[in-house]
This record gives sequence, C-alpha cells and structure tokens, in this order.
Amino acid sequence: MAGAAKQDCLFCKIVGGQIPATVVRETETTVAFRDINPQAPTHVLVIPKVHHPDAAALAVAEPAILADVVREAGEVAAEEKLDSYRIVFNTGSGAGQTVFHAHAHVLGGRGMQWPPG
Ligand code: D5M
Repeated sequence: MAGAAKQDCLFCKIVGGQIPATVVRETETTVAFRDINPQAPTHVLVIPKVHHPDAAALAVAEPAILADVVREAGEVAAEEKLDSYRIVFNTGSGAGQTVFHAHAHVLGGRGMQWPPG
C-alpha cells in the first residue's frame, strides 16, 4: 500500500517541490539530495517519494522501494567516487531521527569510527 504524502512532512514537501533542495539524483520512486547540515564531505539523503515514517515501516509496506533507496545510495556513492561509505537509517528520536519520513544518509569522504556515536 503506497504511503500518501503527509501535509506537514518536510521531506514530502521536498518531493513535491514546495521546499528547495540540492537534488543529485532522482528516479521514479526516489530523490537524493544534499543534507543541509553535512556531517562528512559527502552527505546525501536518499528518500522514497512515498511517505513512511522510517525505513523499517517502508520495508514492511513497500519492500521494493526500500531496495530502490539502497540501490540509489550505492549510485550516489559511485557518482561521488567513494570507495568506502556508510549508509545510516536513524530510527527513533533516541537514535537521532528528526525527520519522520524514511531516509538513508550516505556519508563518505572521511575516515569513519566504529562503533558510531
Ligand atoms: O536526518 C534528517 C536530516 O535531514 C538531517 O541530517 C538534516 C537534514 N535536513 C533537514 N532539513 C533539510 C532540508 N531542507 N534539506 C536538506 N536536508 C535537510 P535524521 O536522521 O532524521 O536526523
């Protein structure tokens, strides 16, 4: 079942063109744009055009679109010439999620620590 756009959702507004973003890639089901508050030399968000509150909810409702998001994350990394990168799905406010529309952070261009903070 497709997630309907949510009126008060920031990322639905980016999908709808009501809020500008620096878009680096777009497909039928996804949009990739630069994070407004970058945490690495490359920091791109890949979002599904449909609204679901987080990646796990997207996986339950529309698993093929979650696969599109992950594939697009790889395409972003290739375009940015990243041989190492991190894909992050913050899930829940305790894990740092602030926008409750599923999104993958694609981070690269610097060394990464493990475990993450
Ligand atoms: O990630 C939400 C991310 O969304 C956070 O890194 C800032 C980014 N953000 C917020 N507003 C914008 C706009 N307008 N353009 C681009 N990026 C934006 P989370 O995992 O929910 O903390």
